[in-house]
Amino acid sequence: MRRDLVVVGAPSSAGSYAPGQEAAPGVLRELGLIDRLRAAGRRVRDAGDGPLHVWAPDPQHPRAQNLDAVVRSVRAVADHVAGALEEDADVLVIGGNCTVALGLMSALTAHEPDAGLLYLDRHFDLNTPASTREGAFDWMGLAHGLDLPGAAEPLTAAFGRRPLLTPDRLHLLGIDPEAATSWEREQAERLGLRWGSNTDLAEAPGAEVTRALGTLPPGPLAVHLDVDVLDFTDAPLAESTDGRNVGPTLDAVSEALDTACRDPRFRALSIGELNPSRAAGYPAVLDRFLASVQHALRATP
Ligand SMILES: [Mn+2]
Repeated sequence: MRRDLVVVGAPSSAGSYAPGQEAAPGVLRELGLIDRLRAAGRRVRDAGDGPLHVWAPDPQHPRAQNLDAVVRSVRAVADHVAGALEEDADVLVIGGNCTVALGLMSALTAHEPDAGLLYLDRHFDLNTPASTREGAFDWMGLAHGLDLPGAAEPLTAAFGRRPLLTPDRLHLLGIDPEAATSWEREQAERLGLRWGSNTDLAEAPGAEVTRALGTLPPGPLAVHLDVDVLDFTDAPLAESTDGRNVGPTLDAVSEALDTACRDPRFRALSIGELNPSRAAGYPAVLDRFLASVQHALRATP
């Protein structure tokens, strides 16, 4: 039997390119997220949501859009997760943007400094307001966790520990090197970040996760999934529509999640960049996705 499970929503697209991801927690609940997790044998407490923020342009801060709202959302996640860990519960965080992983790791490392993070994403998320003109924090999260040069001080300083993350406690899977900026490739190289590609994740999801888990510390494990790692033509769920006919299918990601969440160190899963409107023409993919999460988080004998 597993621990109780606390579900936390982060209905914010403050760090996005456009609205959409703020709707994910509500839509997944409407589709039966909580009941499905209970049907999988878990005792579930729904901790509710952090602050709602629907993306709007921030003309005052063109390269660091909506920073204050991003920080508020991340801090709310951290507070909710800290409460769950005090109850000795596992946690499921539904974003929102990938910055939710920072809030999760802030609480988890306060609880246990030796926590590791397995990060499934098509992107390194190593950008800063200095490295990209686009101004969206959704692909800047790990840069702030690692306190890279050019990071935005209010976000880097929001976690209690600094840096929040270190390369030895982090492993990325599903990376598309062609989607990285030159800055990101340089930083990944300089830091010696451990990562695997989206094609490797597509071909051998279980083996990739097992290999990654072998590099992470013995402390508790957090798993983060950016749904943009998915092949969009198999599973149209992500804000980004760029990952087309490349990367893992939902079946492959399901195998990866299942392997990761059954690790004895597992404590928390966060999901980012799910834009429910992408599935408007194929709503069954949301059910398929929920089934994957339900299966990965099921109670085990
Ligand atoms: Mn991404």
